[in-house]
Amino acid sequence: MSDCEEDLAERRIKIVLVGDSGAGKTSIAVKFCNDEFTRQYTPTAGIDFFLKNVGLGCYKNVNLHLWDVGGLALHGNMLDKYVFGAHIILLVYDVTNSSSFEILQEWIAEIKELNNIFLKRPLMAIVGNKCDMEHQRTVKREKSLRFAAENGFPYHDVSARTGEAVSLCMINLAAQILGVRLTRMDQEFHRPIVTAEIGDTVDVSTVQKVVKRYPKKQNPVDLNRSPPGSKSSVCSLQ
Ligand SMILES: Nc1nc2c(ncn2[C@@H]2O[C@H](COP(=O)(O)OP(=O)(O)O)[C@@H](O)[C@H]2O)c(=O)[nH]1
Ligand SMILES: [Mg+2]
Repeated sequence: MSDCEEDLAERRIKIVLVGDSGAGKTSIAVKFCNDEFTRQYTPTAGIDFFLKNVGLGCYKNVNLHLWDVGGLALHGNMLDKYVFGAHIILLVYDVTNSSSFEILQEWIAEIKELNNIFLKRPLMAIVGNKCDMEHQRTVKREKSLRFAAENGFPYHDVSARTGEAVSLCMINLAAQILGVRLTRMDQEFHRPIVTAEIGDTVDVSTVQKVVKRYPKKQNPVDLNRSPPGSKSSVCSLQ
């Protein structure tokens, strides 16, 4: 039986988003799953879950499970539980915030330390978020591309605010995991119509204040429970 024939059954892909607080991990997940964006910043305590079903090539029912990890997990003791079984790990940084880029090095080092927990090495990708704020970019694109290439990771620039490349990034990486070659039509389907407002959406000083006030320790979560319905959303693109 070919891979595709057997695939009336569901496929499940675990995608973990990590990176600095304020980089836009939650916004990317919310944009991808709910097609929503808010300027308000609410730090993620521990972890949040999101779900989206998509059709990919001949696979008609692919469940993308997004694990949105709070930035403080870097120095916590739950990171191994969060990334366990991940197919894809997105290392998210904010293109207007250099320190969010520099800290990716630490995330990579922590995740590499956990290598023995992976049956199969996850696909890791660098994601430069907030590319709608090109005029405020502080991390040069060439620098991020070089960094990704040196680590052997794919690179994606996205904007959770406009939706630019958010779906394409997820879909391309998921397709790589499934060994599916996306057609031009698939690519077009996941390319959003980008509309931008005039003016900045985010008050950076608010983000910094919130990040500073955020408590040091986080509560562990019960990993045996399913992703909670209230926090997840299922959108079908078929
Ligand atoms: N302009 C712009 N702001 C964004 C974007 N993504 C997130 N933000 C803002 O950045 C702040 C932090 O986002 P959030 O998703 O909570 O970051 P997280 O801590 O990594 O989960 C929020 O105020 C968002 O509105 C983006 O693509 N463009
Ligand atoms: Mg968050």
